[in-house]
Amino acid sequence: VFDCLRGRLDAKAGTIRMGGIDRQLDLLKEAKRIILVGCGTSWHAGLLAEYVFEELCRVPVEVEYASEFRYRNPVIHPGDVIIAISQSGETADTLVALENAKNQGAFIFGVVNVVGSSIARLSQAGAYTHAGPEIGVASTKAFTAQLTVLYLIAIKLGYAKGTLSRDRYLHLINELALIPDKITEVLKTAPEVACLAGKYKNARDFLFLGRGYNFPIALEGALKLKEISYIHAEGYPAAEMKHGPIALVEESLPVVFVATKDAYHEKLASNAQEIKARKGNVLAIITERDTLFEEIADDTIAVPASDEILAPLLSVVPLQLLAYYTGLAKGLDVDKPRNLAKSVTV
Ligand code: F1P
Repeated sequence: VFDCLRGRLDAKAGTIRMGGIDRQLDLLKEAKRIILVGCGTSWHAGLLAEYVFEELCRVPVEVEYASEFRYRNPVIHPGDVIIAISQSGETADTLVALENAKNQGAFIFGVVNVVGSSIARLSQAGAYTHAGPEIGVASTKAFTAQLTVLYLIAIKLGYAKGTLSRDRYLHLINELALIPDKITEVLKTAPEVACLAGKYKNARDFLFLGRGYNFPIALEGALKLKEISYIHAEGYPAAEMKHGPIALVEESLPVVFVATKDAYHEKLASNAQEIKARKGNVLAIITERDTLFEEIADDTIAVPASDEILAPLLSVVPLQLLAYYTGLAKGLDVDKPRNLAKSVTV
């Protein structure tokens, strides 16, 4: 995130410099549809980008698991822009899905970490995330960098299309410029998160809930915990609880709410009350000084306030830390989780 923002974004001048997107801005403006394609964590980045592109750019957006998209017979039109998201740039499912779509006339825009990788080479344009090599197998900083690049594209495109006012554009780039310092603050919660990992490390199951921009983050929190600590975890939109998953709630089930302040805050608080009424344990990632959730939750981790659309860049970090410390507390090798490969090339 730091490297991504440094050098690209001048908050004072109100400019974002991104060669990869600047050169394709006209094409992106004309896109009839944007289709975001990826696997695993990269798919979660795509899901959040769907919300962000719809909000800021008012363009039809779809998000697809490459591992399904490649085997379907999707309707692709020239004028469709596929944003391919991949840390390694070598994921076979993503590569094949892109080849199929490109053959049908879609334009491929890559958001890839590894320079010169297969997906980067297949892309007709793109913006590298430049997150540096991931030390472990599970994607963490690559996710935050993917989100940052996707936000930068959406903000630039929305402004160019006129769907984002100049005031809102300036506000968002100012807020983005503050994110690196806020992430530094969030990282200071590591000792608190480590304590919670110790408290919950023997749980058999976890639920992760969020709404709106924090729904993809709930999914990512659950995936990270599964990958690194081998605890069964499910992520759901909080409003889906009543449609089935609430049957899972029993005494002491840890339920993580991604609850930074946004338009849905009070609804999310009532979802948390429903968990408490069934004797589940509520662990909430909140915006600092959120007395509503502080009263309801058993445990809270606070992150600094920010514009609600950018809050996922902050709310995901405690969840990555939770997975990391839970894995450590269980004596696992967090860098090399069993059965996982850094790039899935088959
Ligand atoms: C996709 C992915 C990662 C996950 C694991 C397996 O990889 O699902 O998100 O952490 O490494 O592969 P990529 O296409 O983003 O490299």
